[in-house]
Amino acid sequence: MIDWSKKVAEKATELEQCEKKLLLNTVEKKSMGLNALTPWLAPIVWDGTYDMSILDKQHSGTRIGLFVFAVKKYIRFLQPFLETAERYFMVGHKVTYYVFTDKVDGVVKPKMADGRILQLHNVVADQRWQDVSMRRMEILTVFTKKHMPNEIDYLVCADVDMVFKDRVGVEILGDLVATIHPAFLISELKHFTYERRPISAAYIPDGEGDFYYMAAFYGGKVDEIYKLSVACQNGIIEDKKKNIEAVWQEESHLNRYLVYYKPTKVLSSEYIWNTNAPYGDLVKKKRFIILNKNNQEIRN
Ligand code: 48C
Repeated sequence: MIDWSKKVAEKATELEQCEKKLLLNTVEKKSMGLNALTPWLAPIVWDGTYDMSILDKQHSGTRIGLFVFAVKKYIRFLQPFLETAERYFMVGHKVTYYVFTDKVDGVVKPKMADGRILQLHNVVADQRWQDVSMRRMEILTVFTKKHMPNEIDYLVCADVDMVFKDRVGVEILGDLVATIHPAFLISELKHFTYERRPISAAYIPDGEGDFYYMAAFYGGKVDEIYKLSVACQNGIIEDKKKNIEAVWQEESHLNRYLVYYKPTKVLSSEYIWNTNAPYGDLVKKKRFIILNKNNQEIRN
């Protein structure tokens, strides 16, 4: 006696597996984000593509900065950001946190391991959240020129409404490093949300571009970040003079810069993960997570 319900169930599973394979094939073909190398032969960093012990040895003595803004209501994200950074960010290496806030006195300093320093800097709290976000580029042009070169070798710039959930180590270090936006990991070029108005300094013409990078996590040698921040800040000022603002603020200017000055290392979406992003099964390690927040509340 054939158990037909079992047979049907088996077929259904088989069909599902087949569809998944088909999906993966179609996805694989189109999207460069899943490769391990960019067309200009820069590494795309995925778990399992490097030997951590070799890299840690190469970087013994390297000094790393982590730059973050925590202004107005975003101050609430700073403690979990720092506490999880102490657990996962460059553990065993020399780290200096550059925290810019309008509430220096309100900062709760986490317990910090040896070789790790917390620098607190006061910063003006712009009225609009877009201006707060863009202000980061201006501050970077100042601090990467004078303050940081004597203190660190590499600088990593991050959003603060994030937490580290897995190792983020020296594998991310390089001359100029950017991270693929989780929502665009396998999107096609024509769907990237670049600035498309030729009048804007952040304009990227159709057909140009490689990945859509998110401004929540990028970095590089200090002088590379100096050059990047000057270019972005100039673009922001140029647009302001025309009374326009790029569609995704400094992220638009960052993407424009990186089309012409290509990153020497690209980080997969392991390094910026959004739990609502599709295809989570393709990203085995979610290392640095965007916190869900009520934008309406947090930005006003
Ligand atoms: O610190 C603030 N305060 C604000 O009122 C607005 C933005 N910011 C900083 O800019 C935070 O570091 C934010 O992470 C960053 C802008 N990024 C975001 O709001 C979402 N991660 C997109």
